[in-house]
Amino acid sequence: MKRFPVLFAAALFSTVGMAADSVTVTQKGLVFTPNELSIAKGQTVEFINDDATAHNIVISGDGVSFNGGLQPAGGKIKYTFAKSGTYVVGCGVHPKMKLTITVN
Ligand SMILES: [Cu+2]
Repeated sequence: MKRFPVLFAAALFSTVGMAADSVTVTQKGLVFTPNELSIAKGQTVEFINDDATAHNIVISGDGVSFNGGLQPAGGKIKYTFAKSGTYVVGCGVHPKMKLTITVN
């Protein structure tokens, strides 16, 4: 009988943990991987530069205009998507790099 409240608390905790998890996107070979992403409102995306060259994260869409500045090789940039919508992530250095993020 004592096990039930413990299980309930564990389930609640893991749900909260999942929502707070950050999602990782890599930049390697001048490509975002994945190049399409669906996340929950309030989630954070971490962009990791796995190339030997610098990148520049630029995010636009639904009132957002973010420029992460020059991101050196190995650099990591985090961005939290606070509002639902569709966002395009590009690279200021390499115009061909594109990633679409849908925030639900
Ligand atoms: Cu780039």
